[in-house]
Amino acid sequence: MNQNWLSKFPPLPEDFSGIGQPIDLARWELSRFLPESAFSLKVEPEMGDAFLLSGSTITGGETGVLYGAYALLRHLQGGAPLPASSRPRYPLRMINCWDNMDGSVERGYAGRSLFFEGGQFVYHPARLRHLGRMMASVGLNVLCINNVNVHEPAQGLLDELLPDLSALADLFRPFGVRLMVSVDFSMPLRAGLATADPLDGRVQTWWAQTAARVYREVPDLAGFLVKADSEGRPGPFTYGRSHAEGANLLARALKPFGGVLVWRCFVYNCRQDWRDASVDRPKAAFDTYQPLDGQFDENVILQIKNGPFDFQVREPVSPLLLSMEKTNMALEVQLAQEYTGQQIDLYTMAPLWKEIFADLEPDRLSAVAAVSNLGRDDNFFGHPLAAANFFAFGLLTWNPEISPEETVSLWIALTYDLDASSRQTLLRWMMNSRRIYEKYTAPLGLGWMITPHSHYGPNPSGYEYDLWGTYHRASHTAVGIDRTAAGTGYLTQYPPELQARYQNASSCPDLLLLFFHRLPYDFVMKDGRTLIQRIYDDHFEGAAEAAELEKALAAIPFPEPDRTVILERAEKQRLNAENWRDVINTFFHRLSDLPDARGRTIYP
Ligand code: GCV
Repeated sequence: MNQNWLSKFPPLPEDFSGIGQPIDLARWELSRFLPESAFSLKVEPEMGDAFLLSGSTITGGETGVLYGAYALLRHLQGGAPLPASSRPRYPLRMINCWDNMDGSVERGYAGRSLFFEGGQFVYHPARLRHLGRMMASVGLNVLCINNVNVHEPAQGLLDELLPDLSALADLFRPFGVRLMVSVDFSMPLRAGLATADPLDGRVQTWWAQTAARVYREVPDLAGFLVKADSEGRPGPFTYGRSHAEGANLLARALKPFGGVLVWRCFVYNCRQDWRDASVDRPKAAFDTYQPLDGQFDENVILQIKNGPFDFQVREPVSPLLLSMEKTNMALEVQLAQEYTGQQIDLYTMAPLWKEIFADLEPDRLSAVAAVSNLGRDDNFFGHPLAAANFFAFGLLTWNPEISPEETVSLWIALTYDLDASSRQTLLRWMMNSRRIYEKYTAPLGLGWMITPHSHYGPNPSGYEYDLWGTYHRASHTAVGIDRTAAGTGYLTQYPPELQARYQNASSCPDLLLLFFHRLPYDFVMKDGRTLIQRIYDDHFEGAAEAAELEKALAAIPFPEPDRTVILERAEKQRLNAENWRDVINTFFHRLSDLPDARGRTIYP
């Protein structure tokens, strides 16, 4: 079994009967490396996830002792700094799996589901324990196992499938991992009720009874996750109710059991007429939720994607995350590389999250969630280096102050025995990988020039005349959308400092220029190049760097089987980058009729 950053840890025991609680696991893990006399564990339940390390004693809450043990082992194995005490910034540090019960994974790039096949729970306990260990080792504590698009038979997770859910919860308990399930707002209809209206007493009773049944089977369930009125999912709008009324309905059912209701804010018009420039999709979440601030119950958490669109390579931080003063919020990021290379192209995410945290004031959040990049492939992540994203996500949600380099370099040290120069080379390329991908795919903040639906490879007009609200509006003279007050007004959703940052094309950061502004191709950029030249140059550079990346990875002595997988993917990435370069440059060249100042080949 592939161990990735736990590669220096011995496999978990097959017989897990003696390991029922996190403290048992902590003891077992530590005793693989230290004589039992060299450490002691002390549980202070009120410490929760926090721990203190003093001399040879780890003191912590029931889960804290386990996190303390892993912190110590990260230090021993990879040289990570050893804190005297530590507590996570957020109580909920969540992985959201988009797994369907037929075994497929929506936007999954690492094989089929780890939990389901053929409409049933089908899994290897040892594999899932390894997943639990990976989560616990980086401090992650909630696992939502099913897709937010809840397809049958997953609706049965609150009903006939409860015994299976309960068995799975038992399996993850020693790792301090609590389960969560995605539920569908219209579930009362499945149960035979005539409505799912949140203000209907029968619907309220149904949810209350359902929650009671669920918590009898899984007393420590973290709660429910809901995608409502989004991309065709049912929701309160059907009944003329607000999302506060919808979310509170479920939250009140969960409250007696200490459960949270995580409500996603991915609501926008996905049937837009592209000719109608008055609708601007990035405005949608703020417009829907900001007026409801203060109306959500205490155990509701609004889960908000990091940017206003949908996990593009670069977006500004979602203004909704900056504007809710009286509502619990979770940041949602995507480990699955849906738009960012699908775990074929190398794409290290820690720098991206750091940017978001920098604009966000991390203390405004109460939770962080990531869409999973896991699957049934031997290495769990498809691309062995994509594991670094899962690892870094855990460490950064524990402590958003940690530097991206530190997480990636620790991941490298734990995962591979490489000489110092190979470690440095790998770190450098991993840290640059997002920028490389961005150069060959997304000109200056535009995004969405990707192949519709599959979301791999270029198609500059693929989404342009479609329903999804993701337009670049490139013409023969100009490209981008004016989102200032003079344009769609999106920029006015931000606090003044961010408005000032993006307001003027002359001072707006280059990498988001075309997100906020519509500019002619002969617009002169800060470095003196024209916009069109910058688009050409970035695409040539990005493809050249993808070729260099392939060579650099080939020179690193990765162990097998990782080496073969890494090199196969690096080759695909190079070809993908060449394709993007040619398709995007040709698109803009044909539209603008402007030559490349350096006379390189752009296909007619
Ligand atoms: C789970 C995007 C993806 C969908 C996903 C959706 C969401 O639209 O393409 O696959 O659905 O986001 O986040 O709900």
